[in-house]
Amino acid sequence: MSSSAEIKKSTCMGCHIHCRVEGHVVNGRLVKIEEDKAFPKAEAIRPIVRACPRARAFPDYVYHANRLNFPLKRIGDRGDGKWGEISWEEVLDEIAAKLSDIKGKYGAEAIATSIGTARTHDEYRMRFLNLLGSPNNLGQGQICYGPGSTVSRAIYGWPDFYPAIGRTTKCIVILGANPEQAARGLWHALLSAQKGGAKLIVVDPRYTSTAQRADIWLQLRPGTDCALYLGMINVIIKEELYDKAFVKNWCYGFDKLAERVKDYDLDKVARITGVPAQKIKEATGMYAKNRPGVIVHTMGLEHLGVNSIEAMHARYILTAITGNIDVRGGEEMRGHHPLLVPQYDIELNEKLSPEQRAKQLGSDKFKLLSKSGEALISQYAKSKMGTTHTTFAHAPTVFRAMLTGKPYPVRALITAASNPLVAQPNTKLVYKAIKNLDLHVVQDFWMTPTAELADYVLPAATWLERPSIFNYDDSVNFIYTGEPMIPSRVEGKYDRRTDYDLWRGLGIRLGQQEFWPWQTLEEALAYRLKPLGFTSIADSIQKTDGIIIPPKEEKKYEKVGFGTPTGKVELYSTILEKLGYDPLPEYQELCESPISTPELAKDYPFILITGGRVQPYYHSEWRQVDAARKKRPYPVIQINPETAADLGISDGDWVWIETPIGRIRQKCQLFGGILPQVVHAEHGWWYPELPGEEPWLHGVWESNINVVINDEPRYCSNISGSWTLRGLLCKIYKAKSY
Ligand SMILES: Nc1nc2c(c(=O)[nH]1)N[C@H]1C(S)=C(S)[C@@H](COP(=O)(O)OP(=O)(O)OC[C@H]3O[C@@H](n4cnc5c(=O)[nH]c(N)nc54)[C@H](O)[C@@H]3O)O[C@H]1N2
Ligand SMILES: Nc1nc2c(c(=O)[nH]1)N[C@H]1C(S)=C(S)[C@@H](COP(=O)(O)OP(=O)(O)OC[C@H]3O[C@@H](n4cnc5c(=O)[nH]c(N)nc54)[C@H](O)[C@@H]3O)O[C@H]1N2
Ligand code: SF4
Ligand SMILES: [Mo]
Repeated sequence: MSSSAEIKKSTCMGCHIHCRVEGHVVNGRLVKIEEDKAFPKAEAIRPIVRACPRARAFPDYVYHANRLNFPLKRIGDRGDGKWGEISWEEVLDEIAAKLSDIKGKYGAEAIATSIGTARTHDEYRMRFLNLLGSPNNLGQGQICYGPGSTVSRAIYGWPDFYPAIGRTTKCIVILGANPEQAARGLWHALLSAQKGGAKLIVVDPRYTSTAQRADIWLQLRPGTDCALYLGMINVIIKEELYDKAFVKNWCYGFDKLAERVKDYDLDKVARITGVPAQKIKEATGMYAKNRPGVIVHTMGLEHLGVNSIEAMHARYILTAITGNIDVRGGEEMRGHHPLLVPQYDIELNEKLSPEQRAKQLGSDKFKLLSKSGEALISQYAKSKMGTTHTTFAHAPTVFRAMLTGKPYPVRALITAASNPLVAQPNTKLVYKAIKNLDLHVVQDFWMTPTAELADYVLPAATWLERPSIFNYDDSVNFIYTGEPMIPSRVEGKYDRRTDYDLWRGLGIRLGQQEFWPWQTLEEALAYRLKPLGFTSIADSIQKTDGIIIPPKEEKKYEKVGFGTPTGKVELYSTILEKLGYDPLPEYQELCESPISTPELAKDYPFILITGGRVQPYYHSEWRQVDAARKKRPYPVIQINPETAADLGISDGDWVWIETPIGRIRQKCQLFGGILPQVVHAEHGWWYPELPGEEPWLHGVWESNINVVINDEPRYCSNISGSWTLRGLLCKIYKAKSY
């Protein structure tokens, strides 16, 4: 069969690893996905398609009977589940007319969009919004790689480092990440480095499949990362384990840092974190003495609400003072490719007037990850980075504005490539806010709980049905290009369109014609490739297999410096200082904890961490695909066996998880790798098989953990607005089985 297969090359959008893939297409039908054999063997993070259950299941996904095929318009009330088909031309005309009315009545800022996690060409969404005049794109930026990349841009002037795990890597430190489940390409790189002798340290409250491979596992109390890392910095300074030359030549504020971390002696840090002092000392020595080392941080830090930025800042200081920056086998500064037209330029950020920019919801209070913070950072930064990654309206503030009209009304939402009813905290608030809108449009592949609350639902083309350019939102200098594997339109069967078609379609109806010269996504992408000498996506694939990786350079900072006001790595951040924040990291207790809220802890005695990634799911996706659902039919809450025994809960029981704002249920898994006072619940759960109309909304109230997550401003970092998804308090008790 495969001998007659046509081979199409692209970049898998199934998760953040973004493997290079080849699709095998037989008689116009995608039959399987495999690694792209042209991928250079020397690259550390290689495609692992064969070992990835989602990659194998993509044909089932793309041809699934539940896919949306034609645009739909609601008949009856919002949430009634009654729909009629409508053409693309009509639907775009109707939506544009309504947007125009809303803009006329309330201003462009009354129109918001909701974005998910890096799934499509969202630079065109930003172009549409900037030209429209709205600063209100809400999404996951404050909690998904936004804190990390923004702190790194603020103190280094470069976006997130690329973990160049390779043969020379001597130590890998995994902070609040579980690549075995969440980032399998990285996991495979880690395993081969381990075979070559690299040490592994894991910081996680759970004994995850990644922690099980560690030389040292630090099981900390959730939310105490910042204290731990400040304690490690203290040891490194006291024992003079830091890179003296790098600190002297390239770091700003070392003395002030040394003064700050004196407060974090290991006995105190052990009391805060629950990790024995000796173990912290051992881990610190292992990291500082085995260079080059790589730190990988992810959601364990980003989801810490009030302490997320501080934890991240301390984490980057660890990299800097050990001199692990931009060395082979350490953490590489890549920046975007100098010839590719960057996403940033496509976004036309300069078209948004200063007055409109200042209206971005949340930016007056949470400055770092907003358009005002970005304006300051980008004056110095060495690398452009798309605002799709770093400046977001503050979702909890926008949903409140939809509901209350304060500080000003938000009346329309375009939800594209996101599922806020499941992914955003405080589902009841999101629900009420959306119900109160004048216009809600959703573009997706499926009828999600969020889509059930739309006025118009538009069928989207998947990555398999469209061309692509991928460069991690301008944060890396390699470029992947991809061609459609199968068509997005088949006469009489379906007419799915790209997100580009949506933004352009609305843009040209709203007076933006001159800025949309490219009729199709294909043409728009060709424009970005032109300076590289390619005439089209197909041309780039023919000449390079769609993989453009410039030669690696080490220690680029020796030539160009760091992109900060002082030109050095700002351990003491003058950007944070200018924005009115503490320039150095300081630990604070989470907004809810047995220590910060002992009264609440009497009724809600357990620390709830959420959202640990599980194969085969990707957030709220894949629940309708049998191959995935059979592997993991139910949502799982992990409970320590001692705790479960005390509460009369057995393995497999349904358990209520309750906080002051609501309750949901998940199935108990007895798990000795979690502390008795901590429980872990999965995120992303809805049941596509349950009815779509209200009150069911595909079971969005049943097992979706965000129903119980509070997102009030005091639960958010005052620097970035990051909300707390890990480390709130809850109670648990046995539910009736059903
Ligand atoms: N409690 C808790 N909540 C969490 C987390 C947690 O750990 N705990 N994790 C958070 C994190 S880190 C993230 S990133 C978010 C994820 O938040 P989201 O990205 O909003 O995640 P999904 O719920 O999967 O919604 C994505 C939707 O977009 C659709 N989609 C995918 N690709 C495309 C495309 O190309 N075009 C269009 N139009 N649609 C597309 C999918 O079908 C799906 O319905 O969730 C966050 N929520
Ligand atoms: N299969 C699958 N893969 C995915 C995704 C998915 O939905 N499914 N989502 C993708 C996205 S958008 C993201 S952002 C990444 C996330 O990728 P990761 O962050 O690597 O994955 P998680 O499992 O969310 O979180 C990592 C660990 O944080 C730990 N943790 C919880 N609280 C704390 C704490 O207070 N401190 C520390 N140090 N650790 C803590 C959890 O126990 C968990 O094991 O995964 C990506 N990959
Ligand atoms: S790990 Fe799997 S889902 Fe993620 S990009 Fe690679 S093939 Fe796709
Ligand atoms: Mo994420």
